Amino acid sequence: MRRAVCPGSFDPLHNGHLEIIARASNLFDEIIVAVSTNPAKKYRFGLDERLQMARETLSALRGITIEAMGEGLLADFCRRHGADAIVKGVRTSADLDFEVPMATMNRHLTGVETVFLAADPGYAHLSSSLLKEVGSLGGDISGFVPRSVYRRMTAPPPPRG
Ligand code: COD
Repeated sequence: MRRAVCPGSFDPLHNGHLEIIARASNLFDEIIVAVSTNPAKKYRFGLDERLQMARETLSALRGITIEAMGEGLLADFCRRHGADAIVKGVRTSADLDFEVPMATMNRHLTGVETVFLAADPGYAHLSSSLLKEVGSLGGDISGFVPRSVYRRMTAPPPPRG
């Protein structure tokens, strides 16, 4: 049984993430989508909401589970969960420059390998931050995020006071 972890902030999950997770699930028997929390980072969506959006979108798919990664090392999360590999999507050479040192460090820490999948050209322009910016300025992002994410991103803010 080959198990891999697809990690990310997923703030929010978008179709580029989904495409990589789907392709990873063709390569491995089990995929754990690990939703990270970095205390130094300011998120648009809290951990519970990011987990909920991932569950609403992915949990009907066989072989995919969604878990909170916690605040520790990804390499330790992989060891605790018996994962053979980490799967990451790469959009550009800048992504690769950023990811390769982390892959080397993760292999040094626990022996876990990282598998890089080239982003599909139809999604390679997507990032969570770009989608948050375009969405907040009224641009149409409906084609780039799953329905449960779109609903949350376009919900009116709760009334003040
Ligand atoms: N197409 C394809 N893949 C994409 C796209 C796209 N359009 N956009 C993003 N991706 C992929 C990337 O592989 C990315 O890694 C992953 O999806 C998740 O993306 P994000 O933006 O949600 O996640 P990040 O980059 O904020 O997540 C970073 C991690 C949580 C993976 C990283 O910070 C981490 O490993 N943290 C744990 C702490 C740790 O172990 N640190 C030491 C590392 S050596």
